[in-house]
Amino acid sequence: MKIKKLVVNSLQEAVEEVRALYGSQAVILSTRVVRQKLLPFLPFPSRSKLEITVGIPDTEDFAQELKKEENLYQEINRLKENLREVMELVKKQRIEKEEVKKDELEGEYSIRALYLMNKLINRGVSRDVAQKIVESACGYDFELKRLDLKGENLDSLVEGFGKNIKLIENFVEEEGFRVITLLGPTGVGKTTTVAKLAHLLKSRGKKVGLITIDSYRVGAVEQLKTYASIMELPFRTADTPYRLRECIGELSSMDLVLVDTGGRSHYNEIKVKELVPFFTKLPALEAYITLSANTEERVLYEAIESFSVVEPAGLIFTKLDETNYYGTVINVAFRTQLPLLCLTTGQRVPEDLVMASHEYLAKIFLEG
Ligand SMILES: Nc1nc2c(ncn2[C@@H]2O[C@H](COP(=O)(O)OP(=O)(O)OP(=O)(O)O)[C@@H](O)[C@H]2O)c(=O)[nH]1
Ligand SMILES: [Mg+2]
Repeated sequence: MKIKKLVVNSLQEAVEEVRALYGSQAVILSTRVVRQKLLPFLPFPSRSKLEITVGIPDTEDFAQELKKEENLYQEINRLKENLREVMELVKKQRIEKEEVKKDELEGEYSIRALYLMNKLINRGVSRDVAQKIVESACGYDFELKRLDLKGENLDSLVEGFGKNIKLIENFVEEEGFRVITLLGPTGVGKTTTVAKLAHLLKSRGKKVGLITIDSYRVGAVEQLKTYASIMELPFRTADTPYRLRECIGELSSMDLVLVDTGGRSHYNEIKVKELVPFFTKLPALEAYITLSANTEERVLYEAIESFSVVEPAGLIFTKLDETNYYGTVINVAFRTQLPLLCLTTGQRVPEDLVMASHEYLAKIFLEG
């Protein structure tokens, strides 16, 4: 880089001059105020000027910089490519491990039944669970001498799920005063789902009240309060079990009250147990453990175990839009036999909410 000095009247002039003389790649490295006499032989008067130091990059420097940048991009692309290959490999190995090989069960199941099993396995349903679900939709075909689906793929899957996956039915229609709460790990989408459910219930003619017991996290109260004011719903904050009972009493003219809780790590036993006094002996309570579908399955079981300090009425799965392996939802619902209430598929309130149904589940496995 070459260094030049210029004396100018102002910074504005400096910028213009540097650009005109040395092009847009030149940079002003420093500036300094200097006094300059009007006529050199007079002792005064003098005026202030600006002396600037300009750095002018050599063209080779540029070429080198460009080369470096280009190499960096190439390296990043190479890493991306490697990562993609590794991901493909992991995916392939995982599926190969689980996938039903035709010859393994060929003697027992028809090709159609095996196809359906693999559809489930490819989306993360465990092999034993997939086999159980598909088998429930099969009958013995004497001609084939094998178990075969009784209907088309979609109907069969609906039937298989129907016999193995429990659902909360008539959630909206249920009569009588109810207190509904969502418990679960941090950030899974409890508050957002409370708002979505509140909107759904209100749109079906229910009088809904909202309460939050999450006064711990900064902004948590405001988050639900904002939804409450948009939907014109009564809203309360309760920071003690006693106050929660009072708030529920104040909202007893409603059809139901939705209680939002603060997320807590399921590994923090003390924090999870703090929930117990809020919800014990609360009449007409329905507590739903809320889990993110993109969480590793064994972590989900740990969370369910931990949050079951309050007896769960069922499960909610959020963020189905963030995974392709929603088979975990089926595995967990099958193995725990806890009924599913609803699934959420995005951040939009109230749109991204689906009440769980066997048809919806079957469709996401067959149609994505
Ligand atoms: N992609 C996606 N994002 C979601 C979904 N549901 C909620 N979110 C986002 O997840 C983030 C956390 O949502 P919250 O509703 O605040 O989660 P929370 O469980 O109440 O969080 P805490 O109260 O801090 O434990 C927000 O950015 C939501 O927009 C969903 O179904 N899909
Ligand atoms: Mg929240």
